[in-house]
Amino acid sequence: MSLFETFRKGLTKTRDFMTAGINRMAAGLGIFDDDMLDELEMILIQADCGMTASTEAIEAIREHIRQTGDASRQGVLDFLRLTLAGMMTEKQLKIESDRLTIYLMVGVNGTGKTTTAAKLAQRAKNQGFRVMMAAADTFRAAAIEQLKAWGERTQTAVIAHATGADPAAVVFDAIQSARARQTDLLLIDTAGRLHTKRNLMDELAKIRRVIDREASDALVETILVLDATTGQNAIVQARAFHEAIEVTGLAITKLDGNAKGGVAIAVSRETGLPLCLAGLGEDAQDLQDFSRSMFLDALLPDL
Ligand SMILES: Nc1nc2c(ncn2[C@@H]2O[C@H](COP(=O)(O)OP(=O)(O)O)[C@@H](O)[C@H]2O)c(=O)[nH]1
Ligand SMILES: [Mg+2]
Repeated sequence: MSLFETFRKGLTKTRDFMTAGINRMAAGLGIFDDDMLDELEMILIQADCGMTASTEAIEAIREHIRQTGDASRQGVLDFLRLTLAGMMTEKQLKIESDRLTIYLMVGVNGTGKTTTAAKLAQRAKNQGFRVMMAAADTFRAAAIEQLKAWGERTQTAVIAHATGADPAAVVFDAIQSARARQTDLLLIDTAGRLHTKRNLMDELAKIRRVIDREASDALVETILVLDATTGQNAIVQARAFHEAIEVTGLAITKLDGNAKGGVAIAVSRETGLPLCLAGLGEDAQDLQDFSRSMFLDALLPDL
């Protein structure tokens, strides 16, 4: 399957929702009138593109129509695509070949941190890199077991301590091991429990300090993992994590899960953070570098 086909297949639910709505609207006349633009705005909001992004996009389209007189289906959809693309930033994650690269996976419980770490491990191994994972979610025994299971499945070494251990100590150990084994990529899986948000953020800050001290030469990416099915709450999570520990990239998971894929647009528009990864399923290979153009092509109807 080509890269675009994976996006398209993963985003089927959001795509079907958007396409059905838009096709219904502009089918008869082949042009967009005022009411249809209101309806288009509703479709964007319902696909979770966010109030700000949706309103802005429709206003831009109205202005475009005023200036060009072009309200054709093709003209409007082209301009919509362009406007939405302008609201999103993307960044491709790198693995350095001459120094350690560390991806610190953060996010609330259940968003897909562990799964995404495993997917990244699989991908990096396929590319010939030496990979290691660190079980810094020490809160639940099951979390450590889950990462170990992924380690076996992807044949990746996992550094783990006992349940309840200090996550920062796990990270310290993992960095030493990574150096000893000349690892290229160290993936750090963290906890996401929100029972006391303060504690979680303090714990992450402590991990970050250990990384800065023990691996000051490393390329470090702090990847916030967001579950697309949680809708607009993803924006709240992004703001909170970014404020506490400078996030450098976003992974949007479960884009295959429901018709709310538009949240990728909302989060990038609201936080200015770059989209790095798209989770499009539960298997190790269901991960893609986020591509704005493929995402929008997969979401919007073919012309
Ligand atoms: N459909 C789908 N499910 C996913 C995706 N990423 C993760 N999951 C599932 O979401 C659940 C929670 O994932 P997990 O990695 O344990 O989340 P964590 O608590 O953040 O570590 C698991 O059942 C995963 O299989 C994805 O991209 N698509
Ligand atoms: Mg986990």
